[in-house]
Amino acid sequence: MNMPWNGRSRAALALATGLALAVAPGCGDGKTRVAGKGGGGSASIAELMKARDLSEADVVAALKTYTPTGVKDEFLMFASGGHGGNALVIGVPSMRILKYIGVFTPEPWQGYGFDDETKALLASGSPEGKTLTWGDMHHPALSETDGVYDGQVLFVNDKANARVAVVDLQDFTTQQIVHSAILRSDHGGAFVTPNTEYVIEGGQFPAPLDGSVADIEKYDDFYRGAVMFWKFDRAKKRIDPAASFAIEMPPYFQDLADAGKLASDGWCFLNSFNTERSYGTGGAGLPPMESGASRNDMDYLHVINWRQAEQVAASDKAQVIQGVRVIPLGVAVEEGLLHFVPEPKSPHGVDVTPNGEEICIAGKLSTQATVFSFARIKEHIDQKKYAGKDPYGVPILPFKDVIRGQVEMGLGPLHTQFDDKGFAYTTLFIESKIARWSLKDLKVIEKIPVHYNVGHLSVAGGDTAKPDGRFLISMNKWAIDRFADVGPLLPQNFQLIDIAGDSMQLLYDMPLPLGEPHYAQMIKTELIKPWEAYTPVGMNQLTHQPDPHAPKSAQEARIERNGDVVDVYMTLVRSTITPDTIKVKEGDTLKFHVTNVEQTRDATHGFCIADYNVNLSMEPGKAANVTFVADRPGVFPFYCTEFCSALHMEMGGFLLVEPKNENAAGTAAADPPRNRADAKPSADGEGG
Ligand code: CUK
Ligand code: CUA
Repeated sequence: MNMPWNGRSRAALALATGLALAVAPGCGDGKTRVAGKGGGGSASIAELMKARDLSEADVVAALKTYTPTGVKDEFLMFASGGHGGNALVIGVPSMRILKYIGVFTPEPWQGYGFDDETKALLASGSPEGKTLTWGDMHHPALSETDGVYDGQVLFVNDKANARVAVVDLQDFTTQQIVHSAILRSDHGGAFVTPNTEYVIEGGQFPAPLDGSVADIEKYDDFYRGAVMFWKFDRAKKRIDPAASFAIEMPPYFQDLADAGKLASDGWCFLNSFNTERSYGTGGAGLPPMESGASRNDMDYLHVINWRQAEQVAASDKAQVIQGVRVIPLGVAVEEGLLHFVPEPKSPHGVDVTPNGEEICIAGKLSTQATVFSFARIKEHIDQKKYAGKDPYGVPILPFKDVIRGQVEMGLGPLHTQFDDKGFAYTTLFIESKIARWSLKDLKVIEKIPVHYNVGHLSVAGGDTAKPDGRFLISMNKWAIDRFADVGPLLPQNFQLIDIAGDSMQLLYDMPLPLGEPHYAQMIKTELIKPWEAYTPVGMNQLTHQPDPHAPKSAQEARIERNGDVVDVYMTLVRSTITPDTIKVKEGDTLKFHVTNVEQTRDATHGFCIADYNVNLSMEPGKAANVTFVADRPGVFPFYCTEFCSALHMEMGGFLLVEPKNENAAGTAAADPPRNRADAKPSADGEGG
């Protein structure tokens, strides 16, 4: 029953890529199994295995992932949440989802995007006057010290809207969103330099950097690529836009990036495709983009000396374009910051080996991975041994002289990660397999089928200077026959693979009901040490400082009116909201300053108001502010949205908004109370 899929997808892919694929059927085991009868009540392992039709290998796999209650996972995986614009935290090997971190979109449970602070945060990365409500998150990047994850900060990009965000791992909340006005998209982010000096963000689609519109026929002259180097201020845990800079690039599609480390520290490697500068049909019979962009045999690996670029960016050789300091392409060439190395056509992943000595590039349309030697690249740059120049004057190094070798991989190699034993792992998108290969011999040792169409993979620490190895996650785009059917839109499939042994073993399929989670990084759990509560009471989630408006105890709770502005200083504690009756006039501006005055672990309260789209998550000690105009008269209950105690249901109160005009129709004041004589709002509400 699975042959049609194999046949169809291969043919479709072959058509889409223009490759004539020699189809080897049966790639992926394509075997659908229905779980046995549950085996509930069976006493022995043998009985259970029989009842559920499990093999010994199944049981071994189960034992490798099963995590008893109260036991924590050894690794935490930070995965992109794709279009949801959020990031996921997943325990490995149990594959339990621990958290969604709201980043580029509101996250209701966390109240993210509902209080004044996070509303402003979401707006800060959006075009003026418009708050974006989705993101295309691709690449999470954990902060690094000496090329190894340090567990402090997570960076993520939004490819569609060229945004980069900073998530503080002290409380797993988004702290900052930046947008570079010169970029229209950013596939090549987020990638960090070995001490998180910079967060690299490469654009994909070229456009005039000054934001103007140029005719598409003038593409070669007016369209430009760019790569941003966002300066990270570790003390402030913020990107410093004023200290950041960009380098102008030819109008190729700059793709993924990776920072050099150890031997190649100070350098950055950036793939490109569409060096043909195809812009599609242009309405004039030119080839469509995907074929126009695949005509040449080689594209260019961009080799950038970012340490030197940092100096040039600080000099008067840089220009300011739309508020961004930009090193013009001509200057980058003159100063020797930018060199090209030919790479087999339409490459995808660029991955620096743990020792920083080599760079692996896999080409979507090539069957090989190419391993470049940084020492040879450096030598050719130093001695100006060029093979030519591109149309924009960028020197090109001779391909054959700077590679160490090529590894015959299979169909559609995309991304590579490394383990602690000298193996590299490359995903084969078209073949639906992961290849394990030896960095020493450049030979494939083993391939394991995955289900199906794998994009990225994540090995624990697999892109750092010191990989942990142990586990590999295959991030599959298609799931086809893996799970119970849920309609035409299928889940993504994360497959957990044990890579500790001599042979790779598939352990677990995790359906992911959101797409498309391109990339993930896996860090040892013990390296992350988050806060247990916000301390002292009244801490603002965005400043991580005491909030100046926060009441610190119920005694400080109060309502203050100044003209038509009503400040409500409110505290939450099991199981009381103070004040619990708030009476205002239609048209008043309400400013709620809410504090959860508890410090008890996990004693989170929520605070919502009916019809006003007010919804806060108040973790212990946290303070938040929410401002809105009471533009609808009526009685609006508010309550705690977390079942926090036995009296949780009683944790609420009333907001009374009296109509401006006493005679307005359809309000409590105009209509006599129905049925109950005592239902009239009492006149002793505060602040009114
Ligand atoms: S990309 Cu998605 S599979 Cu954005 Cu890293 Cu390669
Ligand atoms: Cu607080 Cu429910």
